[in-house]
Amino acid sequence: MALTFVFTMVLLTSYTLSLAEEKRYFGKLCDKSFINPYTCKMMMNRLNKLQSELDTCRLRNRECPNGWKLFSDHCYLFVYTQITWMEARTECQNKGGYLVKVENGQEETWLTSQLEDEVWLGMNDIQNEGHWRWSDNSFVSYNNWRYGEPNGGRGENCLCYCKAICGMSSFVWNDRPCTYLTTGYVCEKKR
Ligand SMILES: [Ca+2]
Ligand SMILES: [Ca+2]
Ligand SMILES: [Ca+2]
Repeated sequence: MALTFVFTMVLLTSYTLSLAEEKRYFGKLCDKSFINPYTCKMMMNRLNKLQSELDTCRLRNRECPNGWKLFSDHCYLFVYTQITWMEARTECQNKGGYLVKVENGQEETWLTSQLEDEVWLGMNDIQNEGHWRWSDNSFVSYNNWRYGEPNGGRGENCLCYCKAICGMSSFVWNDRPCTYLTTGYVCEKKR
């Protein structure tokens, strides 16, 4: 009789509690031996599995911060303002991201479809002329240089998109002096 009462209470309560509360509730009942150890173990395993599935689901559905756009599990912020490459890099770091890193054709196609003006990208050859690296010092495995670029030698060490200035109808890569006031930048971060 007493056991039936406990189970009825457990069932009724479990409909109104959050998962975390439910775990605590069952934990207490188990600690006090109101429920047999085997059932406790089964219940706790089930709740832990549900919790883990819920966490995965929340992580998958996590959205980008306000103002950022989502593409392939990464968030991008487009900012149009006159700015040097170093300033743009710092701005992105302050926002918890990094100056955009274009790693393949899909990312490039999406990015350029969103662009409204010429912007800085994270690549540079500041450390070692001609040896281009992304801001996190990773190697460059993909590129979209305009023909004839990079052409600036020691005078142009930062990467930006160019279009009209380069006489092009689509955005391509161009090396530019890092102190040049380009019309914007794009930050990227993992979702
Ligand atoms: Ca990227
Ligand atoms: Ca250079
Ligand atoms: Ca150039």
